[in-house]
Amino acid sequence: MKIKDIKVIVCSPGRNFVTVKIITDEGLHGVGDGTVNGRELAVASYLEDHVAPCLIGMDPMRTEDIWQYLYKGAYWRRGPITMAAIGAIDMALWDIKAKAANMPLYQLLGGRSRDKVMVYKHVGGLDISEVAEGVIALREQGLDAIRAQVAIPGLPPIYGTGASTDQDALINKRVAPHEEVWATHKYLPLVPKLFEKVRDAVGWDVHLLHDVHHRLTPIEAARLGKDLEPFRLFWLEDPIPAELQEGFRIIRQHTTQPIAVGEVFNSIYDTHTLITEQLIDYARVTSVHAGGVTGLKKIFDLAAIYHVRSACHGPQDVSPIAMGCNIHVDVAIPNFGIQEFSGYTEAMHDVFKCAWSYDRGYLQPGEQAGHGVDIDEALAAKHPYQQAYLPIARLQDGSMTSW
Ligand code: EZ4
Ligand code: CO
Repeated sequence: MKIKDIKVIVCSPGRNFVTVKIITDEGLHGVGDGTVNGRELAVASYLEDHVAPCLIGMDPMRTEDIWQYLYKGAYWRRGPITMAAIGAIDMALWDIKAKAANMPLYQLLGGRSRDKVMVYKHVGGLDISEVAEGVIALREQGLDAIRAQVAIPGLPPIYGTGASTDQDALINKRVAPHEEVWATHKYLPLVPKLFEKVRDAVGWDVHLLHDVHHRLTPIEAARLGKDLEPFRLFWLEDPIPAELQEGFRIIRQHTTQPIAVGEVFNSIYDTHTLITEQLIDYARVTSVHAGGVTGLKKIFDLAAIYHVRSACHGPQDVSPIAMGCNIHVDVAIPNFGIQEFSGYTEAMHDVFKCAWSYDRGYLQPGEQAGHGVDIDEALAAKHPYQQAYLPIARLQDGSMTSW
């Protein structure tokens, strides 16, 4: 079998997605996701201009070798754009391999290790009682795990706290990103109050999660972790910017609060210190941003040795294709933790036909051969790319800060 053609498709059925389609000389094809929220066209060019021409004529069954060819062969290693491009190709190749074997992808990853994949969904609100109501509503919809975020009184709603910011890329269709305001001293005392109220509302038989979105310093995160201990959170996510992996040692010294990190990571080297020093409990890498199924498997296999569990990033900016690949990995690996899942709109499901399915807090990969997701190219063409950015964050004095 040979790779005959590679197409790069950018579409926007509500938000932008970059899709790769690999077609073989035997008629089989596979698709992969290369979406990087706010930087989509960079990945599209990387794939179209620099990757696709090199792969024509290659044997698509050589999944690992092609991964290494793109990783080592580019000389310039790692980084979100490179790894998303590799991820897109890798997903499409695994799709082809599993279709050729006439098996769902998870069978090629070792088969099922569990019956179903637990997900968490998000609740945000402008005040604590609105969040508590949202958590109760999701509980009634069957969710066993829920992420809760609240707006800070006196500041405009920020990411994850109101309808106006939840669908960030959708809303922020403008030439420059929307700007948010951040104040740590207002936030730190608020979060324990939020979880006190939420525990009162829904009790203890539910997993509660919180995303700090890289906004604290290590010692501030340690303080927050200690303050949250009475409420037994499933995890505290991205407490600090993670480029400095050593920062997590400080958090770990002070609190038993489980920590989740890694939605912006793109290689095993980003997670290496965190995993081998057991500084985190959950690795948030996802197929599209961490080099596809091959990249994810390398990271989660390392994590398994060090008691670290998986928790693939899964907002809407991870396309339904990458979500499908995540679910196949989730169901197969021994050290699965949880899967983030925001769900997709009807327009997105029209463009991306999925064999995976969601029901009352749990996902199933489906039994279709391959990873089970395909793109309707004619429909995708009706939703052209729209320039969109994630927000940026400033402190109250106007200086830039992490988010
Ligand atoms: O802000 O995916 O846990 N999930 C998140 C996400 C990220 C966006 C960035 O593209 O933090 O919603
Ligand atoms: Co997050």
